[in-house]
Amino acid sequence: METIFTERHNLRNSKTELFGGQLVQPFERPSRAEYIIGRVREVELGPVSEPDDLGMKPILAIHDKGFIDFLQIAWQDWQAAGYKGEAMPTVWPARRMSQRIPTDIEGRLGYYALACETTLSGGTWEAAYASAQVALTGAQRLNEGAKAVFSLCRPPGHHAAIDMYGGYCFVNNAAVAAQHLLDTGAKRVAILDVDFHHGNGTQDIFDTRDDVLFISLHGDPMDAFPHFLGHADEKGSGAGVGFTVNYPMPPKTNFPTWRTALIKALEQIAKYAPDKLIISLGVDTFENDPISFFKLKSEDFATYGADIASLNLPTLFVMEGGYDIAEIGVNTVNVLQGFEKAF
Ligand code: 5XA
Ligand code: ZN
Repeated sequence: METIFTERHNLRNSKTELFGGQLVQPFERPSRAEYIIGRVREVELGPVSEPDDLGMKPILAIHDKGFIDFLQIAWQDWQAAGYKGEAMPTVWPARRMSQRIPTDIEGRLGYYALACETTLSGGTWEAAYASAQVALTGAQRLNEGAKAVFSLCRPPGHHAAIDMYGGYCFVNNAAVAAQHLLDTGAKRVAILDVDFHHGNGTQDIFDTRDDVLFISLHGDPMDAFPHFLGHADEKGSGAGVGFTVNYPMPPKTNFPTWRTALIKALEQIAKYAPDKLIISLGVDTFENDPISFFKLKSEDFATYGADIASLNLPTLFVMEGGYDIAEIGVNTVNVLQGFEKAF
């Protein structure tokens, strides 16, 4: 399996995350991608290629232009305002408040952020742009006939909504890739999100649409980030009713329970009969993940990779979360190898 990867992910190297009331080193850090690419090379998964540059158009096919303009200029504006730390919001347009976009950078951060743990710093936009190109290049490879491709995206994307960033995400890489596939010939695309966290951004983007089936397996939002989306009764709206499916699961969920949900999701995908499949691949379902609460073991990742292969669909794996850095490479590549052996 080919991997698409760029060292430009290193441009996203924020020093602070607000966690438990303290500023700590971010869990989402450059070494994550280095461990994954190290494992890809160690097991000789396949060629590793640089992404092509497909430009801004596919990003703007998903995201609001004002939001993307904001991401490009926010760090500069924050510094120009004289702040010393990394940029984070402190105020939001909460219930019954105005949704007008403020001029001041503090107000704009609150308008466009869905969470404040994710600070903005120099290079963030450049890395997010490159990460989207990694996903787009993977989609292109499927168009060229590849059976499966691994887009080693960093920063991740599934929390990024049409006009919101947070949860370490800025541009929704999986959504941008899905739209690109639709714009280049696919009639239907399915996105299966197996990250521990609900893919609120992807759900938001495709909520009203029937040309993308979005299914997510995740920690119950009553107990886990992003807390405000991902309930089982959210099924899409308008033309999209029935094309959003959520499987929230409680703390300590083990692999047999998780796999039961996966098998149901795979049956729903098979019934939808998409032209292409995108996996939002987060390995923070691992038992030792520092910020999550599922109990999957390293060998389980290979088992479910093989389960996904049973769909026999052209498949793009898009990297999302996973924070047990020592094991992130093994767990991620186990999914890919499990898939390849069974495909
Ligand atoms: O998939 N999303 C993540 O791994 C990020 C969660 C951020 C929690 N503050
Ligand atoms: Zn996650």
